[in-house]
Amino acid sequence: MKNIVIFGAPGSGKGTQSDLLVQKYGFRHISTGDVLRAEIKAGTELGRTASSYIDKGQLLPDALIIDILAATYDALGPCEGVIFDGFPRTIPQAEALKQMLADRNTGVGAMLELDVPEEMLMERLVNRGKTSGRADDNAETIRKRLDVYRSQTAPLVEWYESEGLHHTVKGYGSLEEINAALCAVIDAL
Ligand code: B4P
Repeated sequence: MKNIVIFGAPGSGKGTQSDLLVQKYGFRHISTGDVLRAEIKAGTELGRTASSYIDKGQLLPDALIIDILAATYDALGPCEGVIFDGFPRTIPQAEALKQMLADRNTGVGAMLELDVPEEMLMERLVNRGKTSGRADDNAETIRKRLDVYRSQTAPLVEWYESEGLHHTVKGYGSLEEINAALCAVIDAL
């Protein structure tokens, strides 16, 4: 079973590439962003809590998102592999994921970083905001999300480097090119 972390700044294409990897390998896909947006749509208590952070471009508290991740993972049942998209986003989340998988006799096989220049991220997200209806896809909140990424999430590159699991892939160009580069890493695992 392959557990893959797909990593990158907001708008780097994690969700887009995860969908392509699911089609190719039949992996299951856990997007913490999608899980939270479904809760918001359903009007649950968790959804109300989530939107109070997401709408400001902030991360949810680690303890809360770690519990959500574990429950989502355990609900998947047996499968070929899992893509973790948007999780972990902080070092405590990475440590929790390592422990959670070790408790289930497995581990992360690779962390794949999509590398995209910041001006492209802004352009992609502003464009997505024209159709997504997402409250966090506006210029002011995107700037905040990129600040949060730099301060809280980017340090994970070094963390995964020290675990010997980090791989960088160029995250711009055609979707097919990017996907082929990701698949080359996965096929070599
Ligand atoms: P996410 O849903 O994870 O959002 P994202 O980082 O914005 O998106 P992604 O990188 O998947 O981009 P996409 O493929 O859509 O998180 C949203 C919020 O939820 C967070 O800000 C946070 O508040 C909360 N949250 C989630 N997980 C959390 C956690 N673990 N801890 C705490 N809080 C958490 O691509 C973006 C756009 O680019 C699309 O329009 C796409 O079409 C386009 N695109 C993709 N690839 C392209 C390419 N090669 N060329 C041109 N355009 C491309």
